[in-house]
Amino acid sequence: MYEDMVTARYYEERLQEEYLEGKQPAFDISAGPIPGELHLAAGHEAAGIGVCHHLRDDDTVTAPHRPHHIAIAKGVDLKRMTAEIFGRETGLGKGKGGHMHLFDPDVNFACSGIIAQGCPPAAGAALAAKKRNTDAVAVAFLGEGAIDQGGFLESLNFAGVQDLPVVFVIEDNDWAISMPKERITDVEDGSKRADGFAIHGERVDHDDVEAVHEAARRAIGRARDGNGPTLLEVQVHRRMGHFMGDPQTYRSETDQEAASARDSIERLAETLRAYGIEEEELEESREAAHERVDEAIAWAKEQPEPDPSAAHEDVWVNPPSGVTDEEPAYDLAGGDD
Ligand SMILES: Cc1ncc(C[n+]2csc(CCOP(=O)(O)OP(=O)(O)O)c2C)c(N)n1
Ligand SMILES: [Mg+2]
Repeated sequence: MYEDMVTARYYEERLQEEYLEGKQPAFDISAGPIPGELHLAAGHEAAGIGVCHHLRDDDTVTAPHRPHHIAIAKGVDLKRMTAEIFGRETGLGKGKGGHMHLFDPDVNFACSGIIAQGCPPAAGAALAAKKRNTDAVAVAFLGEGAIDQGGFLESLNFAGVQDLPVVFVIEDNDWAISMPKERITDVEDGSKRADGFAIHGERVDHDDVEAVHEAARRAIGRARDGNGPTLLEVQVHRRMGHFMGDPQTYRSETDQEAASARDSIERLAETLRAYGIEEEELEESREAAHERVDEAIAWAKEQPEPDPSAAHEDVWVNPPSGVTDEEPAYDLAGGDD
C-alpha cells in the first residue's frame, strides 16, 4: 500500500510538471502535452488505496473525475493510462477520453467526469456478479459533493432492495469545486445516508490508510459473502485546487495549509517505521515507484498521436450521415416515425 500511495502521489507531481510546462506563459487549457482539464487527487490516496487493496481483477471499480490513485490501486496499466492522458493513439481510449475517461476492461475499471455517474453501473456490475453466481464485487467512488445526486440515491436503494455485492465509497474532501461541504448538505456524516435505505454505513473520519483498509475489509467481505451493500465514507484532503490552474481564491490559506499538513503517506511511513521496517526498505519502495512512473511517462510521450481522420471512429454507436461514408442504420433525427 505504501508503494502504491507513493506511486500515486509522484505520478501526479510528474503530471503536474508536464501539464503546466505546456501551458505557459498564459494559461491556455488546450495547449501542451496534456490537453484539457486535469484534476489531481493528492490527499485522497488513503481512500482509493485502502479500499482497492482488497480487490481482484474481476471486481469492478467506477471512479469519478479525480481517478488516478484509484486506477493505480486497481491495477490499471500505467503506461496505457498515461498515453491516454497525453492523448496518444496507444492510450486506453485511443487518446480520445483523456484523464477523466479511463476505461480498462482487463481489470474492470471505468471513470467519468459526470459526478456520481459511476454508481448505477457499479450496481449493475454487482447485479451481474450476483446473477452469475460469482463472488465478484463492485465499488463505486464518489465525492461528498455528489451525495445528493439522484443516480447515487437510486443506486443505494436498488442495491439495498436487491442485496447487491456493492460498496459505495464517498471521498469527503470538504469541497465541491469552490463550494464548502456545509453549504450543500446538512448531513455531516455522509455514511448516514445509508440509514434511509436500511443498508450498512460507516465513516472513517481520518485519512489513515490502515483504518480505511480495516473498514473496507468489513464492507468488501460483507459484499463477497452475499450480505449486501455498504456505504463507506472516508475523510480525505484536497491538497491542490479543484483542477490544475484553479487559483483557489475562495479558499483560506489556513484551510490549504491544514490539508497539506495531514499527509497520509508520511503517516503510513511512520507506522511502518514503528513496526520495525528499515528506512532502506521504504526508500526501495519509493525508488521503485518513481522508476515505474518515470518509465510510463517517457513511454507515453514517445507514442504516436492519433490520426485526425480517426476522430469519429469509436465515438458514435450509430454515426449520423456525413460523419462516415456508411449509411446510418436508422434515422437519428427521428423522421416521420
Ligand atoms: C452531474 C454533474 N454536475 C456538475 C458537474 C460539474 N462538477 C465537476 S466536479 C464537481 C464537484 C465535485 O465535487 P465532489 O463530488 O466533492 O468531488 P471532488 O472534486 O471534491 O473530488 C462538479 C459540480 C459534473 N461534472 N457533473
Ligand atoms: Mg469533494
